[in-house]
Amino acid sequence: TELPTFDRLQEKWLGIWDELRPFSTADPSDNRPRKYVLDMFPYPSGDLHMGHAEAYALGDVIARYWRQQGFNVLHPIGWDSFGLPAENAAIKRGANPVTWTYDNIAQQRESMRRYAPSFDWDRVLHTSDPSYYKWNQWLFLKMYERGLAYRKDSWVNWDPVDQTVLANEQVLPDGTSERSGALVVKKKLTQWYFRITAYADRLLDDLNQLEGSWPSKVLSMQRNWIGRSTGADVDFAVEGRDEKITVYTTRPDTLHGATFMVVAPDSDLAADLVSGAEPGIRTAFEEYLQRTQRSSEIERLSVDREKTGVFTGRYAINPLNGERLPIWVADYVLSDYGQGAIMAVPAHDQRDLDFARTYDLPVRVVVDTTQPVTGAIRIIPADGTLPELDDMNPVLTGTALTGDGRLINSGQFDGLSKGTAIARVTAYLEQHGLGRPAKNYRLRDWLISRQRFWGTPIPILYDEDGNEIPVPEDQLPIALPSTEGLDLKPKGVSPLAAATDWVTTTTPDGRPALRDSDTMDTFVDSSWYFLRFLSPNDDSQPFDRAEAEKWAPVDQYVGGVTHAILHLLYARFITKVLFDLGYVSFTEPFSALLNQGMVQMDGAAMSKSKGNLVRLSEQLDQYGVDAVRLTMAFAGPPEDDIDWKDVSPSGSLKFLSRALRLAQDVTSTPDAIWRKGDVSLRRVTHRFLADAPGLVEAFKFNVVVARIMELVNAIRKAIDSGPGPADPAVREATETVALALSLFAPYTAEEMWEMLGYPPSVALYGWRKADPTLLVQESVTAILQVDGKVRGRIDVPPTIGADELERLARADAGVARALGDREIVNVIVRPPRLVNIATRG
Ligand code: ANZ
Repeated sequence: TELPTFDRLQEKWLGIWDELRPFSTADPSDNRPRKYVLDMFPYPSGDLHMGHAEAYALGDVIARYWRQQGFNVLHPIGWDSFGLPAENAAIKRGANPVTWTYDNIAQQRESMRRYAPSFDWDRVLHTSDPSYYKWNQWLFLKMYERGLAYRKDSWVNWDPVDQTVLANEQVLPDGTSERSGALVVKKKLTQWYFRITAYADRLLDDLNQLEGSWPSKVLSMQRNWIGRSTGADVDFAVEGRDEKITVYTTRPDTLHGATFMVVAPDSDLAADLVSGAEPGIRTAFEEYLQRTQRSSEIERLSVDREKTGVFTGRYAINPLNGERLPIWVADYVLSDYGQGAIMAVPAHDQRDLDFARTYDLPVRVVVDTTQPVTGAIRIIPADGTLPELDDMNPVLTGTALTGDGRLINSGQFDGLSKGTAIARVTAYLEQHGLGRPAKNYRLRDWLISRQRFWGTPIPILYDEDGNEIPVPEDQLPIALPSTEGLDLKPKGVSPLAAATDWVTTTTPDGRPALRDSDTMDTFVDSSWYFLRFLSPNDDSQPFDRAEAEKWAPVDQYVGGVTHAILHLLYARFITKVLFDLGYVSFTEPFSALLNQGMVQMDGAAMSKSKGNLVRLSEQLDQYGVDAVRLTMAFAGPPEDDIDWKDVSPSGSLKFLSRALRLAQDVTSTPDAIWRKGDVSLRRVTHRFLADAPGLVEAFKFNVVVARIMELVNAIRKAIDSGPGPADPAVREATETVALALSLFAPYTAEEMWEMLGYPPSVALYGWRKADPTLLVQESVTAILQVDGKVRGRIDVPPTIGADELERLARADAGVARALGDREIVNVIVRPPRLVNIATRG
């Protein structure tokens, strides 16, 4: 008989699944152990694409696998539906962002349903629903109460095209906006921040818990992003100024080598230092400041960049040796890192050296990097000259000496190694009230205000005096107004500011007030969504704590490496905040993480402009859902990129037909007694049953698929030229194929299962245990010798150990006879094949 087409299968099974709801997790009395498997939720910018197809295929293998292993698996889906692209697209088409977003969601949802990941469709959420973002506002208020949400005035990244601020992370290394491509400029604005820096140590230290269950690449990206450094704050007196200047340094050991000081041009300190200076200096400074504000942070920190700066006319005093150090401003020092000021040690810091060489400032070597740090200290000549250092002289070579060595030119610290000196100088400074140990982080506070419409309104009011007044919790949500009559085009202030009726309100005690018209960064939405899935319809709280105890944290998170830093860092941060607030009992949201690679074409990322775009919908029309899903799993290790040119969905489709054909050919009934079936086919089946779980857990999905293919070939042989279609072993093997395929190709597996005589859904049947007696390999024959002569042969397992083999050899009757009461001088054991016993006499 003819096999059903994939179109027919899809139509048939979608209907059945809709009724059956096999992946519902609604039953509160379900006592099976639980697993929470989560795919990063999609952004509704058009229909699903190949990247989605890969991610959801792979995540679903894991979800379906755990279900098969007897777990109650929560595998939810929702939409990350706020954000700029929706708004920009809406502006471009003159459409309404609401309609645009929800139309796209409807389309994606229908495609997703057909793609058939094992989602619990009763838990769908959209972050742009007021019932969701109400809880973003709640979270904001909780953080505000704790001092974790605050407003400050600062220089922010401004995208002149999108007319909104950007997070540092959204500015590309070339200084352009990740979103619009425009050159990002600096603008001073009052904005809302989340105090993520208060959690820097925990965010860093807790990464150790994730070692081994998160990709090591992601762990190191997180570590670098947080960027903890340790060193000392050192206070310098300034001539003609009461207040000291504090600098942060990771190299207090080089304090004697400081020859000038540099202050960030855009710091308050710089403005203060030049305020009384002569007009020439002030003008030069003003010009330089303006120039600085046009450059990006990445440019400013670049080692390759030509060094520029302006002398302030003032001097600081080195606290160790009393030397006068000229104070400069230069853009390579950032105002918001450390103290915004540095002691410059040109001999040992490359950027300081470049600067010193440009402006002809002195360079003094204080760490002799030619001296070994272990062993005896070499005597330093009284005149301080070190001939060996000449060819390393930084002024001549242009290369700073950054390595380890022994201190010189440093008074009482001479002879110490770098590490010891760092500790000793820091202790000395502390004792004398000149400094103290300090830590710094690359991580900055999280700027969450956005001057755009399509996001969560910030739940803060301002009274007539400009005081911040949090919106009372019982007034949430502050819903977005209708877009009717609103101009959404970017213009530097949030479009919400023009919604007069919406913005004008009253304080809880009845005084006139204005609403904050900014919306939140959409990373706030995705920082806790995994908790909302646990009680998505609860109107009284963000999530049900009892449900969170049951399900969370997420056991397996699956998504793209593009989210290796921000999303994961923010979700980790908010989880720790919720822990501190007593809402959850765990401190890390995602116990394990799998990053899938990208789907490419011809070795390059797919894009419309390159003309190498593969449309998912076309692939699905041509090969069907199962073949595309199977291809994704078979392409290689999940973390590797897939080149669509190199894979064969048509091959997958053919293979699936072969599998389906097997189910059609089986003639025995489900009550067949397997024990009686063909043993060699049974061995293949049971070896597979034993190996597959470990392979899935190690994410070796491609190997599992290859093994299914082997099994299918073995069955085909058994049917055509072996024991035939009625043999119970053929049924057993074919059922195993259906169970295994249900992880990768749900429609085909379901149809096979039905052909084999079972009611749906195959996804809810358990994996079968391998029979250990079918796993032992045939034995091998071991030769037993005494003094080189064969005295016996025994059959042993190929895996036998030396001790066991020797014991069996000595117990052998022939060997025992040959040995008699001779003295044994040597025993050679070569498992599994040989034992030779040498005797004396
Ligand atoms: C003196 C010194 C001597 C330094 C030396 C380094 C080497 P990390 O590891 O990134 O924390 N620094 C401090 N504040 C800065 C700022 N606001 N902008 C630019 N640079 C700044 O590096 C800390 C080091 O970077 C500090 O240690 C300081 O230079 C510089 F042989 O102080 B160091």
